Amino acid sequence: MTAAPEPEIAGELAEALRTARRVVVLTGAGASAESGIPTFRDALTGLWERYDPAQLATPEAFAADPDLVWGWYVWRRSLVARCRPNPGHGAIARLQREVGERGGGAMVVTQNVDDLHERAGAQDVIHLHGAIAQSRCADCGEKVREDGAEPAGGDGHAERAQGGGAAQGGGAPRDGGAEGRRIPPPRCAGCGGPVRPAIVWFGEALPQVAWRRAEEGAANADVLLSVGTSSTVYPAAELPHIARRAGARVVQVNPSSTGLEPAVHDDLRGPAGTVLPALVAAAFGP
Ligand code: BJW
Ligand code: ZN
Repeated sequence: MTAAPEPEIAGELAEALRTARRVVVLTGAGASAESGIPTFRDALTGLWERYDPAQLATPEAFAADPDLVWGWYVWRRSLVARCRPNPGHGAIARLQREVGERGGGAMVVTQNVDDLHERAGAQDVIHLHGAIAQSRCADCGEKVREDGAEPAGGDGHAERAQGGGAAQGGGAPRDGGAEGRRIPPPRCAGCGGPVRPAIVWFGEALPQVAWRRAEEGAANADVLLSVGTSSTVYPAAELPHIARRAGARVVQVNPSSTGLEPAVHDDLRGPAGTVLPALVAAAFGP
């Protein structure tokens, strides 16, 4: 078997990245694909083959069939817990460090609900669509901590969540995975409402502070990297355009074509786990 060819990075792009003061890295599901987390458009296994993931990520789907949606998230949580950051995550963390050491700043903005950027060493990651490891009551909003214990400053009623068990309200489920299973969500002991993942579904507002910071970062960026996203979900998909209008160089890293191309200066076709380490090495050395 021959090794994959090294992606070619233009010297002039490497120079632009090396001298950039403000960098924004916007990531999507493709950034975690090589870690084993399926993207939203990939075919899923088991029960989920019959469902469009985007159709499960809505408040309407949860209201209509909470057991189906909760089961999907329990499965995804256990999958995320078992996955490890890939070289693309590592390169982003290194990029952030290198830009910081030169007196600038690199902001990592992700649409992903996993924590692989953090586990690779990235700092202050902005999660536009929430975090899969966290849960809250769908009715009263009470946070449920990962271990099901009382949330800091809360009155603790979610701690006594019933049904699927508060322990399933957070991290990896007790059974280590629930592929293809319907699971009733735990109930909030305070109000009896169903517990849901603390993530942003279609039609729901993004966390305000996170969105404002991302928007401001894009508007002030010298370089914006759009990594592993189909650029179809708004308002996140607006960020590269905000950056471009403000004069930033926009770089896309993706093995496939996306609708973002007209706004892109550098279209680096390939998987993030190969292209990003090459790009960061070209800019800052091996
Ligand atoms: C690789 C790779 C490798 C593969 N390396 N790459 C304007 C116009 C039209 C509609 C709207 C609009 N503004 C808002 C809307 C509505 C809606 C929307 O955008 N709809 C569109 C589908 C048209 N947006 C919303 O509803 C948002 N909320 C909102 O706007 O609120 C307004 C409001 C204000 C005030 C009060 C109330 C409301 C919320 C959007 C939330 C999205 N949520 C999800 C689920 C998160 C939880 C979970 O994970 O379960 O977020 S949906 C899903 O899509 C998920 C993702 O983060 C998001 C983006 O997907 P992503 O990351 O791009 O993944 P894919 O699968 O699409 O693409 C993967 C890419 O990777 C591909 O390109 C591959 O080629 C590539 N790839 N391997 C690099 N190795
Ligand atoms: Zn409640």
